[in-house]
Amino acid sequence: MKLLIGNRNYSTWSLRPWLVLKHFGISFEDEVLQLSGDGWRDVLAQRSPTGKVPVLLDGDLVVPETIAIIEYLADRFPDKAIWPTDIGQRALARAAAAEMHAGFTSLRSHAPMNLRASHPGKVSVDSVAKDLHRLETLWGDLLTRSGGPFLFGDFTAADAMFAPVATRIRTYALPVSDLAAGYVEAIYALPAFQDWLAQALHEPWIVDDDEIDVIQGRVKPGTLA
Ligand SMILES: N[C@@H](CCC(=O)N[C@@H](CS)C(=O)NCC(=O)O)C(=O)O
Repeated sequence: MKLLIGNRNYSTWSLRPWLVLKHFGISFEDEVLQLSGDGWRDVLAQRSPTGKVPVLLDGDLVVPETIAIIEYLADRFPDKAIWPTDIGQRALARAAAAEMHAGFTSLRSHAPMNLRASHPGKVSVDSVAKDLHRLETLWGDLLTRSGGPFLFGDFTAADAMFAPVATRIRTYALPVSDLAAGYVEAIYALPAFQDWLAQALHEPWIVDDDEIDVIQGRVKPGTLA
């Protein structure tokens, strides 16, 4: 089984199924397809039916789309509690994952994931306030109900879906409650996340479209080292 992923530093969608594979001890390889540089879109178009990553390859099967990959893994490895085992909790976990996939658009556009960076104060809190408010409610309800450290107690696919949000909170020092800050810490403490992070920190590539100084016009594209 192989997962095609984008740059670890920036690729939020790649991080999610990778964390599921790694955390649940599923044997797999990964291959990075860069999200910048000459011809990168052509390479993606050749390797991915959607022209996007992640893509899971399992024998002849080629599965794009993060949620579909996670659901496939849950079907393929039913003994691993990738989703909560309780049917009601599982429904809530899938609802949270679906909300993440379809929503939180302000956070996603104004605060791109950039694991090696630290940019406190560079994202206007007003621009992401509505999303932060919704996060506090959602995470707060689930963490209070489960007792933590993850949304449904143990780590599940729902946490994998929110891991990139945790990194945005840290990178841009977005203001959150102690409960939410504790959840961010729990994501960072996860060995699978630490593994991804360590590899991300060694990547040399810059993707200007995901660099806040370029997006906000402080730095010219192509000049970041
Ligand atoms: N709906 C897709 C989104 C995947 C996606 O947008 N991936 C980004 C990298 S994080 C990508 O491949 N971007 C390349 C492009 O948009 O051309 C999923 O859930 O997997």
